[in-house]
Amino acid sequence: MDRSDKTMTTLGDMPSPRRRWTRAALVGLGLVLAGCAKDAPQDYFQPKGPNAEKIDNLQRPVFYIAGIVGVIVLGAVGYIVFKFKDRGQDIPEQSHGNPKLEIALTILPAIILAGIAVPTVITVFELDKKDDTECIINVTGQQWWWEYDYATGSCGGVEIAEPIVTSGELVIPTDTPVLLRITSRDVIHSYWIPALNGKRDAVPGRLHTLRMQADEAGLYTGQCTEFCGLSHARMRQAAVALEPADFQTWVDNQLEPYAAPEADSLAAEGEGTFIANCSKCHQVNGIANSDGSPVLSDPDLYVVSGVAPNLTNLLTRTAIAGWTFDILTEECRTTLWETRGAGFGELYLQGVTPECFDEVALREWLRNPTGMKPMFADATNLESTGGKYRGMPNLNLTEDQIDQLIAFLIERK
Ligand code: HEC
Ligand SMILES: [Cu+2]
Repeated sequence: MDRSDKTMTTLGDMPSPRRRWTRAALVGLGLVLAGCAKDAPQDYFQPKGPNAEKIDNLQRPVFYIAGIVGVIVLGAVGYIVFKFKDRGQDIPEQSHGNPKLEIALTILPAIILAGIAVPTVITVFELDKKDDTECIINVTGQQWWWEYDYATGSCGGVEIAEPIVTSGELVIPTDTPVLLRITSRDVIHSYWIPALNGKRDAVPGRLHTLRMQADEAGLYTGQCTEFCGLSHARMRQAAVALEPADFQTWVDNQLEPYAAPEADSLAAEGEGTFIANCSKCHQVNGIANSDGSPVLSDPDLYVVSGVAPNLTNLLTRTAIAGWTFDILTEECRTTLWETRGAGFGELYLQGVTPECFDEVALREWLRNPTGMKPMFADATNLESTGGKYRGMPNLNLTEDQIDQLIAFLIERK
């Protein structure tokens, strides 16, 4: 029996290799198609604004061309592997050099690459345009959340009279070219809302700009895409686009003066607990001591990167701590996700209503933040930061204090 016979018999005895291949191919195809699920919110094949569309117009043909080339190459390799498999045949005739083929294989890829390079460079310049900017928002990354700082002035025709500082949820007017000025307070992060534009790194000491524009009112999400420490996976972000009239209402709501909770209420106790335990890191605009003096936070003494989220109007946003933990019930979250265009503004501007408020994550956060978002791989590492924390430390609050704080935080609107 020669070698080729032996191979044939062995293959013939195996339990139908063809069926196994077919099965593997079907599973693979299933996985690929699962990636195309229609309601994948961070799918960059579904642009929802002009900047993301420009990227899509570029990456789609490139993806298809590369896909076709890839299939041809893989097919040819597969064909050759099986056709010329070692069956003990003689070594084929050896040759060297084939000028025609070599020239063709140099020119063809060069043409394809040039065809990709020209529109790529044009798109890069278009995405970098700034002269039509109608609104500027400062975005600062920090382990592990994003801060948004709205400068005073006009934003898409809406006048912002006093600075607004929020976290997690970027609120922008629809159909308005917004320019984000992105930086970081500690390590390198990267800002990405796939439906609205590509990524931009947030680098300490540098200011990078990124255009944002949404066609339709709605909620668009993303996440930090540069590894930034232990809780990188829990650093997410959302952009909320509101029609200009609704954006005006949002600005008005944010700038509404502070209203102290009713005396002797649970919320009033919460205000005291907040001043005693939280205000050294967190600002709530307008909050005052009993003698009327303003309570001002001093987070640079306690937090490595120097800032903690501004907690004014906490329940006008819908998720906390790097937009990772929901404070909306699942049902209300689904409704918010699924509403686009008309109707979204009204729904969003209600904030987290009592029916929609899910306190589980917030309560757990106050109970044990480091359990939800680890800060140090080695818990004794605090010495290396001069006693400062990277995120929010566990403050060992009692359940009573937590009840008071929640009553206080949800009353602020
Ligand atoms: C040592 C400083 C520090 C203290 C004290 C502190 N926090 Fe925090 N807190 C932080 C930091 C930093 C974050 C951001 C953490 C993150 O998202 O990774 C945070 C996040 C939060 C968030 C989420 C905010 C958002 O916009 O997502 C809430 C709510 C919160 N803290 C409430 C409190 C309350 C209530 C207290 C008082 C009991 C308190 N914190 C005390 C530093 C502090
Ligand atoms: Cu990050």
